[in-house]
Amino acid sequence: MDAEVFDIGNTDIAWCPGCGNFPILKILKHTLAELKIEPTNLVLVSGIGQAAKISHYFRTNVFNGLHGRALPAATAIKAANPTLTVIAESGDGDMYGEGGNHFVHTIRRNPDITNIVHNNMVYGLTKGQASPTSQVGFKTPVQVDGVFLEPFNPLAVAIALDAGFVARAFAGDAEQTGQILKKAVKHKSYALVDILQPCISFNRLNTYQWFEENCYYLEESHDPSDRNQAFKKATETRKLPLGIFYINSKKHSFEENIGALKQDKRPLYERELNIKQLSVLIEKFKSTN
Ligand SMILES: Cc1ncc(C[n+]2csc(CCOP(=O)(O)OP(=O)(O)O)c2C)c(N)n1
Ligand code: SF4
Ligand SMILES: [Mg+2]
Repeated sequence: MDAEVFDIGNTDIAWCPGCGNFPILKILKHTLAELKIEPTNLVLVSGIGQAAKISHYFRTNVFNGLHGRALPAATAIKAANPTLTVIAESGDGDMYGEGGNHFVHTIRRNPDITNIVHNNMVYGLTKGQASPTSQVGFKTPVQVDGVFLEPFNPLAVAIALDAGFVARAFAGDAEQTGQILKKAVKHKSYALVDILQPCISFNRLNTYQWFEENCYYLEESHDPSDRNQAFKKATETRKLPLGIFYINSKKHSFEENIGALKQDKRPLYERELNIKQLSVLIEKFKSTN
């Protein structure tokens, strides 16, 4: 399958030339094409921000919702139709800040979705305020003396919550990022891929060069089934490890656990609406209230 099936044709892309969002868009299209996922069987769910605009630039089913709210919408879409491939994709601010509560509880629910986070360590769309992953000392027009809060560590949180699949990638490495995304999409429960991505306009600290110099790939000997080792690696901050930190394939997904899908595997749209049963339920509810 050709990655061009996901192209939307002639449109203005509102990202700055050189932005790390471009390679992520390209890598994802190629990954999905390699996996032979048809645009009709895919749903891309995003929130608000520069990264969240990715849903505008993809020819597929999309849901571009409220700030920080991509994950509950993605969970519901997957539960309503488990035959779909569902990707929830947004920025570090959207997923870890405004959507932080959903991030935690989606990992607990464990739906079979892929959660891709464009982590540029800044609020790009709103012109450069610190985000939850901004580094200590990062100066912005708001944090004039530099950020003094310790950055949020999404990988350590996800591993602590025993997420199904936890990885970190770099937008500047198409080959490795594609390999990681392929495994994440194939994984049969919640999968987090935090992609380090330069914002060339508002983050002059974490540049392409900075990521090249401050990241390294996990050693071949790293065992992703070893949760303690994965946690230890996730808490390394001197240099940032890249790769697949943790996989737990034993967990049942949300869709495997919910009663409505245990009794009947069909997506909701294929089922008959049982009006009679519904009216009995409503009448019963009325009489008890
Ligand atoms: C409820 C709400 N709060 C704040 C905003 C303003 N706002 C829009 S995007 C954004 C930050 C997005 O940052 P991030 O998710 O990191 O995306 P980026 O632009 O960096 O890709 C903020 C604070 C908003 N639109 N809605
Ligand atoms: S402001 Fe930053 S994140 Fe937004 S498009 Fe420009 S470079 Fe990319
Ligand atoms: Mg951001």
